[in-house]
Amino acid sequence: MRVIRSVFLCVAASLSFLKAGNVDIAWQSSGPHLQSNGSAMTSRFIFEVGGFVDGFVPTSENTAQWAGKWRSLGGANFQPANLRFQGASTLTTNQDPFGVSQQVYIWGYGLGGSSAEWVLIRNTSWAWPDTTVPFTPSAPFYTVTAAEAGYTTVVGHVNQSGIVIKSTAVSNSPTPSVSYTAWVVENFFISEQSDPAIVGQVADPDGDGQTNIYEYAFGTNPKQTSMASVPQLDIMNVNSQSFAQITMNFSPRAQVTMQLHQSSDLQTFTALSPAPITVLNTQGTLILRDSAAIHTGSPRKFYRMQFTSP
Ligand SMILES: [Ca+2]
Repeated sequence: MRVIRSVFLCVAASLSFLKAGNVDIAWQSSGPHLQSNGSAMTSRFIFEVGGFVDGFVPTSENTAQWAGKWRSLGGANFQPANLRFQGASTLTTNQDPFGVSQQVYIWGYGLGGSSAEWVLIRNTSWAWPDTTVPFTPSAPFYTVTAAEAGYTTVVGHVNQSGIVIKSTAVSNSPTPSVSYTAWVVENFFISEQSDPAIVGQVADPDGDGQTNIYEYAFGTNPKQTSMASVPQLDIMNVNSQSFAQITMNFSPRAQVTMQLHQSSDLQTFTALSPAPITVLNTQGTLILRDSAAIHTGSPRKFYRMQFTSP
């Protein structure tokens, strides 16, 4: 159906400009970004462009309700090397909260010390365009830079003491989550989204050995080769015994469950039994420890992660 619809829109556009249907939107920042403790934001910091449904007005007092009312149009990881986030998203509907002239927000969130780090930004010049009217002369461009004014932050700060964006610690409030399907829309062109060899959960279009479901789970770019998210395997000494321990840094956006499997020959895998001990599970960091000790003469053991996404 997607293909048929695309063809129809293409033909319609060539005949007249009565119905555009989609508006491409670019959004980004530029300049120094800090967390509340003064340290630089990392690549695990995520920014989303979107809005709040049902007329919800976010305040610093109702942060626990934000994720439930938030609808994201797209997300992008912060790029520490370039001091910016950069997103490109397509607006296909004017349904709430993307109604014509409704407020556009950029919500950044990441992992701080013991709490999450958030910043929510709006600008008086940011409003959703009408998707039925061709946008001229170019795509709307929502930017956060030191050169512009009109920003208001609900939490966090913009353009303060030479820092373009600075987050604030927020506790006891969930962050947004993104379904696998929505993640595909964010990361792949419309022409790619119907090809399971490109967007399937076990596809690996960038050839880095990490399947799409893995890239989704760990928040990496499925089109950019990277080993940044490879889990860490350590041998821990507990009560004079040695145990294998695995540290994983999940994307706080991913909706996945993960099961550890074991194998002695890399051929046959079974669920790790007895179940591993959860050492830590907070803010996207999961540390699991094998409850079976390693001892002299232990057979080789390999671990494999299996992800399931709704
Ligand atoms: Ca990959």
